[in-house]
Amino acid sequence: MTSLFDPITAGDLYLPNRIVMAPLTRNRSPRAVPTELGVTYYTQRATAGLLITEATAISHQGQGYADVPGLYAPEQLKAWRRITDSVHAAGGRIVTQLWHVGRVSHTSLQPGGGAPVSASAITAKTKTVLIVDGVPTFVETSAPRALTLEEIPGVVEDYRRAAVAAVTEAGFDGVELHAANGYLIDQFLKTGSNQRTDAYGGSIENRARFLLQVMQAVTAAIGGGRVGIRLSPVTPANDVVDADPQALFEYVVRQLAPLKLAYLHLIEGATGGPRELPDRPFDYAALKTAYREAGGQGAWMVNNGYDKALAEQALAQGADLIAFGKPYIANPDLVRRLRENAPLNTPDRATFYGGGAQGYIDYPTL
Ligand code: 8OZ
Repeated sequence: MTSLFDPITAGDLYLPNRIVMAPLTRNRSPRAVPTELGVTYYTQRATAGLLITEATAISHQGQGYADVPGLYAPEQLKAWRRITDSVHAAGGRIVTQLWHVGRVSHTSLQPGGGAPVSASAITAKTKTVLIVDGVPTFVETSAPRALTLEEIPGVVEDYRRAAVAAVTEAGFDGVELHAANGYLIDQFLKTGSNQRTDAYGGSIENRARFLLQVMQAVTAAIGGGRVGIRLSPVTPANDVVDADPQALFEYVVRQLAPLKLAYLHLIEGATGGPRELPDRPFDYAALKTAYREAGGQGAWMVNNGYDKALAEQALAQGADLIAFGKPYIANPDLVRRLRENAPLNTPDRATFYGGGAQGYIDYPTL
């Protein structure tokens, strides 16, 4: 039987165990540049089979929160290089999560104070975080405008450029496309946020077009074996909903199969919340079958509320990798603790978002 501590090859990535650090937004990168605290934070966690960075903006337009990092300015890439060099020196592997928030933003974070962009001009009933007079403050997201047909290739190019910069200048082992949690790609995918009447709206094929164009551009540029993708078929995060998620996501994964990806990363249920949603049922086993039947060989990574017992159960049922979020905030040596069945530190919610070293790099190891 496969154990959490068995190695696996995911595309071009050789991973010494099945334990992945999930992407975790921590809002500790002033002016979108990671700091030396970030070097310590990621290096402390380098025994993970794979580290996935916090969501990282591919462009200024892709920014939606205070103090989240970017991948589009030279000083950002240099700062990430410090982190990847240090993680590699500690024996780890690290990919970055490519992020465009779409409508989950605020005019004050956008180039020229403009409206955020989305598939359609539909405001998300959700909040973002700004720093107001030095204090992190929740505010309503701003009304977005729909991207024009002419603009879409430029956004695809932003993803491609960020992916190339990530693996060249910033030294990452690969990238994960953030196609989950109600951000730009998810806004295109789902009926609740996409009312377009052009080639990017209406049918499943049309709503998936933007995601697939981005994935084609990124995999053509850096090779599919260094690329993963994160999907959240039924999460209510950031006010997204789809009329028929099972059909939509089975189509998406069948189309992803030929790209020879490193992995598919599935958030099961509500992000950071319940794994089962009575009003949003979803069959993840059928999704995996659809991917495998289409020839997809990427590793199958699952996420949301896993502990050791549930992770072992998932491996027994055919998952390849388990992404741990909150446990990784509080347990830099999570691999060792799981191996030794040691108690886990409890994460402190008050220091999840924003702040400094406290609650970031000061959780004790065994
Ligand atoms: C928490 C706070 C802000 C952003 C996501 C990138 O949900 C996020 C995020 C999470 O994917």
